[in-house]
Amino acid sequence: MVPTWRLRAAFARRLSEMYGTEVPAYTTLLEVTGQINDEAVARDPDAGRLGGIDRVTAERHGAIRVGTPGELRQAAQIFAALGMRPVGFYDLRDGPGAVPVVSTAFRPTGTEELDRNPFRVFTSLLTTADRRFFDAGLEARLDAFLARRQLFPPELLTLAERAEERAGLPEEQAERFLTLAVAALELSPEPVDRAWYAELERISAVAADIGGVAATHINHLTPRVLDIDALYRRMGERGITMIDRIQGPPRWDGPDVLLRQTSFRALAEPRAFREPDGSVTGGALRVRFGEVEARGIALTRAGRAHYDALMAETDRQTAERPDTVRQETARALWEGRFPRTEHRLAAGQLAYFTFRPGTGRPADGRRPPADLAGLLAQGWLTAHPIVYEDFLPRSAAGIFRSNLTGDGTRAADRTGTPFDADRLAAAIGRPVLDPFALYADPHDRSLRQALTTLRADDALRALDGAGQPGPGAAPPPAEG
Ligand code: OOG
Ligand code: NI
Repeated sequence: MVPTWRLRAAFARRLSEMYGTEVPAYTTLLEVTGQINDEAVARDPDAGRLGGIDRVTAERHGAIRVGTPGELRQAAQIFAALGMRPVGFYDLRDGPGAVPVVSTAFRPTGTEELDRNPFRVFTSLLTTADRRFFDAGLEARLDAFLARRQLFPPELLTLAERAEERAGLPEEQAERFLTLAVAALELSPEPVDRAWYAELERISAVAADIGGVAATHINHLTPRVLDIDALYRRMGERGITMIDRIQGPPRWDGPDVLLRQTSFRALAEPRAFREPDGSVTGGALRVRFGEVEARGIALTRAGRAHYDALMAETDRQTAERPDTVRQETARALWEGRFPRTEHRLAAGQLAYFTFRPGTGRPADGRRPPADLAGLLAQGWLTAHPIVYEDFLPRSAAGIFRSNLTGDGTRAADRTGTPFDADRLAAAIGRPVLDPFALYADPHDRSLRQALTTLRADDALRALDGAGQPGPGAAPPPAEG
């Protein structure tokens, strides 16, 4: 029996091999990433703080795009066979460079599963009913086109159901499942209807990539790097032009949080086209690209709000002083306003950690204090950061946008179809999990356990009263 996590690890590995043959620049990216990671591990004894080198070396995320709720449900079935569940809701239909999709990320959720292999796939659904992008006629033609295609063969779906039910597959079936699953995400040789593709492309290159072709494909595959600034420079030296910046938080001396990403522009790939007269000609499309990312600590809702506010302030200041470099503006802001140490992030309840009783805790009979800051400062507790496993809507929009051929058209005066996590869950037929709840779970559990071991009764009372050890005495319980 090949258990779920081995299926996932094998799928990630095979997809990576396949993508390397399809997009050679991806192989260069992997080489450079490998070098940079080796250097980081050799240089920095703490390089494994946010994931061991084995995890990081195998770590990838991919992206796919589908056209209908039915296709999304089938994709979800295949990911379920790999132990990947939908987490988070991303709406990319607003703002500059809006694209007609809503998305979620399929990924493993438990700490142990993530350590075994954290493979994740950012998965986007075309919103064909959104009148800002598609009028009723085009919606009907798109839906009819999409209804005629089959992205995943029935045999693959049957094997996926079986794998989910039994938490794995016998060797031979596992082999068949992996072969079919990888093949389903290869670039299809099927000719693209030139007029139809062009019509959709005028609205959005993403709409054309999804609804203008007969199959789906892996859109990019992203390795994880330990020093993204070094990688950015080195790719340039190798002659590969990256987009103009690294998205997400700036480089600075404080803790790495959330996600920093950069990519190289989509490359022209040969594709066959069917012309209006029925003949088939050669051509090229620029759709697929390479991306790389560095991951940091997961932030709580409060930490995330602080991050979002700093990003908004960075935008404002950069707009006011167009001659300054955005990175510098961001760094200055962060140095002034973002917690400079993991301790401060933990004490301020701005990021997620797993806690343990500290080995250097006071042995003089003192009682542990009630507040997290005191518990950490006095060595009662140690806090190990929890890595951010998800995506950033703004960076995702940036990644989509940086690789589009044009801006497309969007009627901003019309109202879009409402969409939220619940509606996406209904479309998938599975719950869409809340990422904050997934991080809070090991955070809360390890904290409670460590405090119990320490007999830190005051802190435990504060935890029960306020959800976290408080910054002082616990508030009195609310009574009648
Ligand atoms: C997905 C873009 C989002 C990321 O890393 O933020 C993404 C896509 O291009 O389909 O992958
Ligand atoms: Ni990506």
